[in-house]
Amino acid sequence: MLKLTIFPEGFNEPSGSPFAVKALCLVENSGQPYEVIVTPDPRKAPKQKLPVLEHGANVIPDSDQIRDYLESAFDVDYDKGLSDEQRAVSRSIIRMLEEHLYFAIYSDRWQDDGNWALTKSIYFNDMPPVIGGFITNQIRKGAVAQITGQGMGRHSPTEQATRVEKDIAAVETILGDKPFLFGDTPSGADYTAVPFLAAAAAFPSETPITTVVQSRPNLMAYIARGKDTFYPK
Ligand SMILES: N[C@@H](CCC(=O)N[C@@H](CS)C(=O)NCC(=O)O)C(=O)O
Repeated sequence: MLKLTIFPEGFNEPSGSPFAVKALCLVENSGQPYEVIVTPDPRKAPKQKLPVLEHGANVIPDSDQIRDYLESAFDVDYDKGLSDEQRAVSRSIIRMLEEHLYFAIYSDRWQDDGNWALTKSIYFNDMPPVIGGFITNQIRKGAVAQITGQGMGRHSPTEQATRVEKDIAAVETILGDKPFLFGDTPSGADYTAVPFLAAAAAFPSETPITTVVQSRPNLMAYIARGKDTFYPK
């Protein structure tokens, strides 16, 4: 039995982490039985990050490695039917959203002082007041260090939105009027694009990033279609 460890639900998604939602979609659509373990604490994970998949003695950290594992262990091909060129475009979309858009989402939730209060209430509302405040501030410090270290956090929220708007417009152009990025059925890139676009749109108050996604009805319909089609029910 596969065991997938993820962060708890949040921002109207089955996990507050879009990487975890991606992994959940990969596992759900692998055709294998699985169970989900939810934890708010990634410290015991091999790379101190979630998601992590376990299969017998195999422990697979990182959603990319989880995909590789599922594809080799169970003879799944999430890009079945795609040409070599489509597979290459798919890989580029995945990298762009996971390594660029992600940091703008991360910054929106964790770095902006105004947004932080809301994020804290979504992720940590069951912590005791005094000690909870200390722990959450430490976790936030680590998050902000990662976001500024990567570079996205050095841009203002408006500059960040201007950068990711071009990525999001590129995804919208590739989608065109198709139901999914490469045709009538979902493929690997959709398992990233839907959770990451949903995460970008989901912050409960309006931000420059939420506006970029929410102002595009075609993408909002795509997110809803993806959730209906390949999220666990
Ligand atoms: N490349 C990893 C990224 C996973 C990742 O960044 N997970 C974040 C949550 S979205 C995490 O576990 N953060 C915990 C931390 O940095 O302390 C993947 O694809 O799984």
